[in-house]
Amino acid sequence: GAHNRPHVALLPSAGMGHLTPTLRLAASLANHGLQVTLIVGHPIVSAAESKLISRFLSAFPADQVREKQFDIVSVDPATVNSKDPFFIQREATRRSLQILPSLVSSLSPPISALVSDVFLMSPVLEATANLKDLPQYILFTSSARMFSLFASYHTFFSETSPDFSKVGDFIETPFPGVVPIPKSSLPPPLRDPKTWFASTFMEDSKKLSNFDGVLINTFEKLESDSLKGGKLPPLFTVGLVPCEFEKGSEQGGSAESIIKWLDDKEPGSVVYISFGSRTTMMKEQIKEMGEGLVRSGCPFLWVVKDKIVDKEDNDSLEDVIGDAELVEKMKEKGLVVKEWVDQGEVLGHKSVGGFVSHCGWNSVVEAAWYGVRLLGWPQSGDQRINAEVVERSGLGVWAKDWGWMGERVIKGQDIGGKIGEIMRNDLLKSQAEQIGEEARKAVGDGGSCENAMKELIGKWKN
Ligand code: BUP
Repeated sequence: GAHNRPHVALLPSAGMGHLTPTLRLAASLANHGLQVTLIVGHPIVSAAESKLISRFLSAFPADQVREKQFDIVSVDPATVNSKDPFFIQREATRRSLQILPSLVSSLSPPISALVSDVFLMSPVLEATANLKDLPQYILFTSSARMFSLFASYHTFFSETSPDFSKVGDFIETPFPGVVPIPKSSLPPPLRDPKTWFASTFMEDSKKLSNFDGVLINTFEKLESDSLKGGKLPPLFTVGLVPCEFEKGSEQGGSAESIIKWLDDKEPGSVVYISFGSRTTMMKEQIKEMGEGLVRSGCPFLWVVKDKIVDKEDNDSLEDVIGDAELVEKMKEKGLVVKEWVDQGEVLGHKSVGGFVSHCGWNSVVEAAWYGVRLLGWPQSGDQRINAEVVERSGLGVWAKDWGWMGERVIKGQDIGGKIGEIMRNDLLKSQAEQIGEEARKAVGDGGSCENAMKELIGKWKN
């Protein structure tokens, strides 16, 4: 019957950091023989997201993968408590999801499960309240360590006294194995229960039990302590690896020239620098970063960003760096680009040996997957908590005294020094390589991620 080939619907949230893991999950499910429908709200915020969705859709035949579109109502940004376009999109999506029940019922064959991005969990629950029989899952797009904080967040406050000062310097989650979380690593908005972010966290974490399971992109060797069990709903550690469809190497395109540039470098010699799809740096910090890269003495590939949304970005590289002399100096050893690069392809390139990262979770797992050691420079949100995972696992180290984004300007000398340290550190190199091997085992036949995926699929067959 139809249920021997389950049909699953996936609902991503806005931003590449959310879309990418959803599409990797979709690809993995399709490759395991399932039929997948991707539910996409239009209009889409960034060009990078639109391109990735089309590449994904054209990589699979329509009997494996389909897109189902819905309209996102436009909201008055003044009614949203943020200026971040991705956040505004999330809010607009929330206000547009009443369509979900009819959309879901229109899918044929009927779906065995709906997997939604954690950022949409409350609106999805509300909208689907009458679809009682629909198995529902969450894709948690950060670390299991961050999940432990999320799942227990509501227990740290009493309803009558939402006072975080009563919480000690370290936060103990109720879950076995999870190393206490330093209060200083908490995303700043989560330290004040009165913020929008904190109250959403509090409400959402109480509702987790309404779901049948949570999918997390992680694996045993990376987060053994946070995966000791005891969590409800059950966690499924699905390994979401970079896919072929993400490659955008059009003939003669910039992607191709980046790879050519890398091809000429010594194995393991290049340091790659990227702070993800939505972190922008202050002008002054961009300059110091450039100076630091020159001082490090290593060949470097730097993806520089000063606008949140790519469509709004028309500045030249010289404008962004703001120092023609520095641009010239950097050309000797480095390649600086402003456009989207296929990070999976870069990290997988034999010349790349180190990664300076903001520790967005996707970037961390990609570094782990390719066994590239990492210097973490967390900027906001969950990134310090992820950086702690990096250090505990042995994948890398992180700059603990560089502050949160924009707090102060870190000097080129300090940046160059730290980069030199990780690039010369052979112990770190071999630890990272070992994690890469473990990652491959985890997604291979009989590995823990592959087993988790099979267990999920097994449930969806019944
Ligand atoms: Br920039 C950039 N190429 O040029 P994170 C990013 N990426 O492939 P974020 C590229 O975007 P959140 C580029 O490989 C990763 O899969 C990168 O996700 C890819 O950070 C993704 O690392 C970025 O989780 O998202 O963008 O800050 O805010 O959700 O953490």
